[in-house]
Amino acid sequence: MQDPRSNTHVVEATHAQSALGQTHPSIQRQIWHFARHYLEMCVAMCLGGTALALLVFRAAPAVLGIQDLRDTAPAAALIVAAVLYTLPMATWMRIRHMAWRPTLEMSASTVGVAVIVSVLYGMGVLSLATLEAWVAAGCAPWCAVMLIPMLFRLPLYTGRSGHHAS
Ligand SMILES: [Cu+2]
Repeated sequence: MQDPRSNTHVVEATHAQSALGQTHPSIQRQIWHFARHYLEMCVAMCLGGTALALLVFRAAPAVLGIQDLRDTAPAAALIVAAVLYTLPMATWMRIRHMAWRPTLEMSASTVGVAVIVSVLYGMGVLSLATLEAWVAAGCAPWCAVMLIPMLFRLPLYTGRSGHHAS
């Protein structure tokens, strides 16, 4: 049997301790933490995603003797591309001991933007040229979209909440 109140006090004490400084990095360190984390995820996206995109859009169709999805169904290709660029990024986040929730939030952001752009194209709001520009841009749009969930979780990505084990 445990007094729930004593439990609360323990939690409060732990928070106060971390707020007192030992895990409160300087602004420069926070900016560096944010930038480094962002660049790591961008590199994972651009290297891993580009390799996967080549495989799925070029190598596999060549082997199977089918057409490039980007030519036959560019709206679907954009969503597939977003998934392919997101997978290595999400894998990297897990390798870096990020929790599932921010990992899935970020994955949902990139794939979500791809779905929105594809739907807008389907509705005739965006032209084929715009859609093709998104597809041709490779990892760039997804790297940019990652900033949105990052800004919503600044304490996590600046290292203030101390999510990293190391
Ligand atoms: Cu990420």
